[in-house]
Amino acid sequence: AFVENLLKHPTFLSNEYTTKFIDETPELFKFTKRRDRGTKVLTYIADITVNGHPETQGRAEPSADVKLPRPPKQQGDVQPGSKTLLEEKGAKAVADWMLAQKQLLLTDTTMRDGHQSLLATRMRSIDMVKAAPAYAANLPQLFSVECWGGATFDVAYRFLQECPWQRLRDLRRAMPNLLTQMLLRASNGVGYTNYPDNVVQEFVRQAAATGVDVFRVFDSLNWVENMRVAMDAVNDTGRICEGTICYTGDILDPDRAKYDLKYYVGMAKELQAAGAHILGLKDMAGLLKPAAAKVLVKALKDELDIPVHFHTHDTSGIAGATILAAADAGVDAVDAAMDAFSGGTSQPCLGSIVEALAHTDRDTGLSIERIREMSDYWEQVRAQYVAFESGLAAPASEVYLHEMPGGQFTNLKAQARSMGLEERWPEVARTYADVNQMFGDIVKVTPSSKVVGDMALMMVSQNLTRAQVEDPETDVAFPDSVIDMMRGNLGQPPGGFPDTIVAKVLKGEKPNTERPGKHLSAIDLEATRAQLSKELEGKAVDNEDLNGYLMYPKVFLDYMGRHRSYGPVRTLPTRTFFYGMEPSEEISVEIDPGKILEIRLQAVGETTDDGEVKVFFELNGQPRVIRVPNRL
Ligand code: BTN
Ligand code: 3PY
Ligand code: ZN
Repeated sequence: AFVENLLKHPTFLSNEYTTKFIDETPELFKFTKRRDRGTKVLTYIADITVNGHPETQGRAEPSADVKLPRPPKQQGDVQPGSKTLLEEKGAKAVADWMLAQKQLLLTDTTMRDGHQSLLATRMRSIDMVKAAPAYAANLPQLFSVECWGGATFDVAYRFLQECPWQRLRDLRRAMPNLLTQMLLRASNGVGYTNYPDNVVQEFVRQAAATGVDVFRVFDSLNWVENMRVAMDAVNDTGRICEGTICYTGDILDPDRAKYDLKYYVGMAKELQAAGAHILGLKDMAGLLKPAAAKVLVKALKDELDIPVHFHTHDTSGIAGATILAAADAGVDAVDAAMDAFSGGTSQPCLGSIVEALAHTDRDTGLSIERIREMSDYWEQVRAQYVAFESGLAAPASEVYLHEMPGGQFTNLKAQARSMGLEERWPEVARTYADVNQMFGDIVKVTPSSKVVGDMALMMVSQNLTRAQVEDPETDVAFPDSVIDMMRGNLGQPPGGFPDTIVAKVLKGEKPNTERPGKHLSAIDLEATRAQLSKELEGKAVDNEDLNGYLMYPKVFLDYMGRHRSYGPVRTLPTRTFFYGMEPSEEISVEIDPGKILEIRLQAVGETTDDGEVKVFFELNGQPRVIRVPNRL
């Protein structure tokens, strides 16, 4: 590109060319975009090769023989699937079809909850997008593929240096016959705080436009009042609204009467009346036991006109039995993860559910062979992420004590470890349960679960008991998240928060018990777009970027800043992204559709006196030298 620019330049053409001309004519260095992006990606590889990736330092490393994962072959043409029905007949027709047919329908959660629960949400888009064509061709009987929302949105920007919208767009394109599904925290969007109504509405509109078909909408305190804005917004898009109950407690335990059968059936009816096409039953901690599932699913099926979709976690090791009990009781659809991403704090094993129901009247119709091939691929993928494994080696019946959601359990354990509380984990678990009771026995799921976790860690690290915290005579410095929740900023749990704890936390300040969104003024979207464009030095801001910024202003801006230096690093193989390259290693990187960079690392030089390292590459056969600082 440099030579091309040079040859076309009028000064050069007029024969007045000197070296000084090159030095004084910076526009020659405005290379074409593509070349520029190649250099950026090489800069990233060089930096990681020299300095390592901050996220994997000190963690287990993939063994040397871990290969580039190869997705299964596509078997035959892409057959019509659930998405085809949505496109042809609409959301209500999908719900009616779910009710009318006998098979147990399955959602594959590998690309969202599976890795969120097992690998700290660190799976990169490239590993998902490579699998997607095989999903479309080989597994058209799936009800949906959960692949977006929850924690994946901010982790993509924050830790994986990639755009979550691009992931969604790429998956959507590669699976045209399958419904994509996301997890939406109602007014909390895909964040940890209540957003203004128009931000939630705009986010839903964009998610549908970029490619979400099924929106599982839940509220972290089970407050239907606080779900309506999001549910209405979903219904306005014509996509499928899965209004969702979060399950906590134990409907068969008389000591947990607050969340009994009547409570859940009542909430389910409210959600049906609020416009849900499907009722989601979200057991985020895996607390629903087989016998209780039989009772609850039967009651929901008897009382509702819409299908029921059950989600659970296998933390206790018994979730497979719960799924089978729910199937027996007539549940329409369930969530499971591909074998290699199942079990433990993730969903139960998809292949085993398919096998267990084969030759019964709930036969899923999925090919076990195709599932095995897919799971073989996911096993190779998982091997690349050993740095993010939690090490939870066995089922944990302890979950019935603390009721931590699958995604939080291992996370909080790691947090406790980093605070030097590893030995005191049983105390953290016990305290988490105490905090729940102190807060009035609430649903614990993002973001309310984070508040309970913050409080529990604070109490254990400061050796505070529940009695001390509640004692008006003892001074307690509450975490900000606790103060925020008691102010009513996440909404209200059934029956409200207990007066005693509210008074203690707020020191007499009056909480807001109305819907938080009612008191938040609308954001001026166009003014925000203009301001963001200014922050990005005039770059045009599209709706996806605007929505990323509205959810996470700082996280988004940091991502954009790094993107300017490193370019489209989402196209790198996962091993390269986290560990850089070895001398004489070669990789292929598809930087744009059909545009492949062949990258070979030749050598890494010594660190010079100015603290820089020269890294020698071949890029498509041409030598390239990149200098990066040695930060070690
Ligand atoms: C983050 O955790 O901040 C995102 C990961 C990318 C950070 C880049 S990787 C290359 C360079 N080296 C660092 O230590 N930070 C940046
Ligand atoms: C999330 O909100 O990310 C969850 O997975 C809740 O279970
Ligand atoms: Zn879950």
